[in-house]
Amino acid sequence: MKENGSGLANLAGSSKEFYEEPQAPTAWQIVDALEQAGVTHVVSLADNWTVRVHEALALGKTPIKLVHTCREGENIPIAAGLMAAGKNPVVMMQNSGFFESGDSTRLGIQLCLPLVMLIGYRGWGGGGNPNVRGRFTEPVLRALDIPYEIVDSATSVSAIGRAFKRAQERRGPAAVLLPGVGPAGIDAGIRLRADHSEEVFDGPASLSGVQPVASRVSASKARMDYLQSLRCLSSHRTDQIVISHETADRVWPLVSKRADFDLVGLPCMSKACSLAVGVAMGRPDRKVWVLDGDGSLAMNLGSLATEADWRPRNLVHFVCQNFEYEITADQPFPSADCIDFAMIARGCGFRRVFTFDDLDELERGLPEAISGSDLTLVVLKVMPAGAQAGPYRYLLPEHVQQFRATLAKT
Ligand SMILES: Cc1ncc(C[n+]2csc(CCOP(=O)(O)OP(=O)(O)O)c2C)c(N)n1
Repeated sequence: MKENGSGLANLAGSSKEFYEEPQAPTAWQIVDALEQAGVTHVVSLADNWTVRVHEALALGKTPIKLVHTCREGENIPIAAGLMAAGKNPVVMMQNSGFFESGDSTRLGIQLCLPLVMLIGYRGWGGGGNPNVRGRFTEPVLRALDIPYEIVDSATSVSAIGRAFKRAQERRGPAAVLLPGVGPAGIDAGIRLRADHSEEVFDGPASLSGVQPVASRVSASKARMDYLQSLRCLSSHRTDQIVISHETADRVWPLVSKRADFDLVGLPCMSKACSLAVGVAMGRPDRKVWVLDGDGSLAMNLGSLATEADWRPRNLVHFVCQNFEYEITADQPFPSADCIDFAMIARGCGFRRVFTFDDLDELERGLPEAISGSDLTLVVLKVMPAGAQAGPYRYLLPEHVQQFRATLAKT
């Protein structure tokens, strides 16, 4: 275990991210440490760094309850409420989520919450990874005066117990950085279910095996083939600017015929639609499509209110609703099975809203959906792309410069 970053030198120049390395602590070792500390709830947003802890908690073999959220900014306030109610929660999130929840962290500090934060340390060691989240994780913790330890092996899991002691002593947050969580002998097929409508507070800790409540599930469970749906969009595209996100970043480039007007691979979950609003406002003469993820839109639901208020008439907001976080490891997110983006958009003031769950209907209906001259939401109910997905490419500064130059000429 390395304290306060002293171990980073070991990995200088390495792009190794330590996920599933044999020496990484297992999810059960982490859960055991949480049980020993008397933890009652883990308030968390799932991602591929901490997914195994999610899975372990979802098995119901621990009294600890998993409270999963749509946006990390929710985690600390929920934990603060649980603490006020006499419980003993921890929060868990990836380092991107730690950045996302900056003001909530400030709240934790200001309220002197003795809160342990488990933070997935994506990008640990830096190396060739163009994503800067690893580089800034420890400096940000230091700037916030939050003590931390890095748990990089089974033997260093004891840092979790120390974090509780430290949080109590200092009357403020203490962090545990997790560069990776190793296999836990968990059946890979087990995932927590999205439905927990009647059980957030009193139900069993396990969310797995809970069948979706019929009334909460969208009436239509029909889905389209992911690749075919985007192929259909591509065949109807003329000169629209296309901004893709998450799994669409891995599928759209396979079918796009105008890569010069594509912005692919924004490395900031849930913000592609906001980027699209900016592009649409900046170039009202050009049509802009954003191919959003459903988990991303659930995280940035307020963007629909912003879009409806500013109403960029040249923006078509597609949501590729595959009912999960596919790009990170197929985790469900809260209400993933039933969230009705069309209804939410209408409630925000969108006047043009379309939903497609059948390829023939998409082929027939898309021309109308994309030809209006008003802000439009198009929900595409799709199967996960799975093996159809191509490689992921990060959006780099040079891609943005290239796009800007190309756009300026038109
Ligand atoms: C603030 C933040 N929280 C969590 C993550 C980890 N993460 C990256 S993509 C993703 C899921 C994206 O799901 P969705 O938008 O539904 O896209 P899909 O891959 O299913 O198309 C998660 C949880 C992150 N990068 N940033």
